[in-house]
Amino acid sequence: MRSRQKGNTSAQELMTTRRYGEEMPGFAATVYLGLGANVGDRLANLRLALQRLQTLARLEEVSSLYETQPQGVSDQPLFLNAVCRVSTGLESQALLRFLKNLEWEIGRRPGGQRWGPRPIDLDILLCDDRVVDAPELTVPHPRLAERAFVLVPLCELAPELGHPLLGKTMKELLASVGKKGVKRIAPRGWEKGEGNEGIAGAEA
Ligand code: A4P
Ligand code: MG
Repeated sequence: MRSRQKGNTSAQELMTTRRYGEEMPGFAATVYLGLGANVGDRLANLRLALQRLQTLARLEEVSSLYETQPQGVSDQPLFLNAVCRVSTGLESQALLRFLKNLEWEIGRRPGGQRWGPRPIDLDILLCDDRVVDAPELTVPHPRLAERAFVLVPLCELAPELGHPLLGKTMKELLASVGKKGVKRIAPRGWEKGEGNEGIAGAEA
């Protein structure tokens, strides 16, 4: 068998690299993302985000779909929330830029009210067990441990996952917060559908 020299990347590897956004071939992080929407066609917005994500990340698992009471600012429409796990070679700041562009593409414009209504919100919740504390990016997400709308779907995918700073599992964090205000409205696979059949509470 012919051995390849270091740095001599095959065409196949290069395609895989481009497809999953790997800046360094062979290196990929496991990232949990939170998705939320409470303006416009919430379901279509979440589906579009998950579809577009796959241009730069491998989508590994998506939680059930939840309808949730708004937190932070209470006088606003109910949210749809979900969590997904992706594998990507994008470095975390590049992933954040990609997510911000995606939010723009789905109709979100900068300058909206903090914690206010939005057609889409894409948050980096966890990135392996890395800790990032930069002006524009904090990982783990700073409000992860307080929020049932994040912890309920996250626990579906990774109940035993440890929080790198708090030293508790997601299941333990959820037990402290409780599940109030979070209602499961569609089982796994909702992102693959086209209409809203069987999704109680989603747009008519
Ligand atoms: N930023 C820092 N760290 C991160 C991170 N890990 N992931 C910066 C994503 N962004 C991060 O975010 C403001 C800035 O945070 C970004 O420019 C980025 O540089 P934003 O999405 O533009 O604004 P925001 O979402 O209003 O602010 P924030 O503080 O991220 O709010 P949250 O914590 O995302 O809360 N209630 C329910 N039921 N469901 C929801 O989904 N969402 C919110 C927003 C409030 N209440 C909710 C929900
Ligand atoms: Mg946000």
